[in-house]
Amino acid sequence: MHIAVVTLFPSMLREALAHGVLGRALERGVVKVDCFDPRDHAVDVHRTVDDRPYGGGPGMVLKVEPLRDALRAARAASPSGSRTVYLGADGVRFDQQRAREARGWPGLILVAGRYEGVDERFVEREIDEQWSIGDYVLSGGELPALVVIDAIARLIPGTLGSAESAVQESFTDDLLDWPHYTRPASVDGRGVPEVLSSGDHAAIGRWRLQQSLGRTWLRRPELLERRGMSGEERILLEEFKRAAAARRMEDSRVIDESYGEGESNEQDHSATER
Ligand code: 4FV
Repeated sequence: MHIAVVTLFPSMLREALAHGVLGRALERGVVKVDCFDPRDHAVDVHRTVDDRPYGGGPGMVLKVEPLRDALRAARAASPSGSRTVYLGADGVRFDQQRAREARGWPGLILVAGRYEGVDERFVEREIDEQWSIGDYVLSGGELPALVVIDAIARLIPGTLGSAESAVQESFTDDLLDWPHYTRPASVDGRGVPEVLSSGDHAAIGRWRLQQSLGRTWLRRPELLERRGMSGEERILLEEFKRAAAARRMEDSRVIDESYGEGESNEQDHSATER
């Protein structure tokens, strides 16, 4: 997949992309990322890419011309049909579903803003979609661009080796991930769920699905609402809820008991104090 990024900080992108599975994917040409710097398209001697906002107020705004010319260079280097996405806090939320959709596009052009943002007339004329990675304000669109590139690249066959498969991880099935364990078998006296060393892969699969359903129910119930469940999944979740309730009972019994002991100690103390 070809991904172009319009950014004032190409080295920041290149540096961050040169590591781990992404770095290997770029080396192997599974994903190609090119950067286009608006400053290279600024025409004045100071290579100005920003200016003060009309209407006053703090900060600066990115000018249309250098941005537009950098975008045109990006388009010229991108497969036809590539979609152009601006990364800003006022965009629609980027998520796994959008990553899946974008993976199917011929190419993707990401525009990373800086300062207070970009001139609105650039967005109106040049941008297909606006994405946000979350409800917070960042200093630039470069980190969101890296998040988007990472999430999409993982879905492209060849990016992840067999070891790290994208097939089984969070949100793959719109569920949170199941808990992971590795050696040693015991840590501070805490073991590993028995089923995981049973060799019974059907049971392991069921346990992992149950854990994903349960954790999603506990932490992101809205995802479960949106996703829905099969009959078997409902049974697994009910079982999880009962086990969680039993654990809570047990925990509170232990606590009460320790308090009880405390009280008897209390009594003892008071006896002694009295
Ligand atoms: C952002 C976000 C974000 C806004 C002004 C860059 C900054 C500055 N992008 N998700 N949240 N962008 O805060 O994507 O130009």
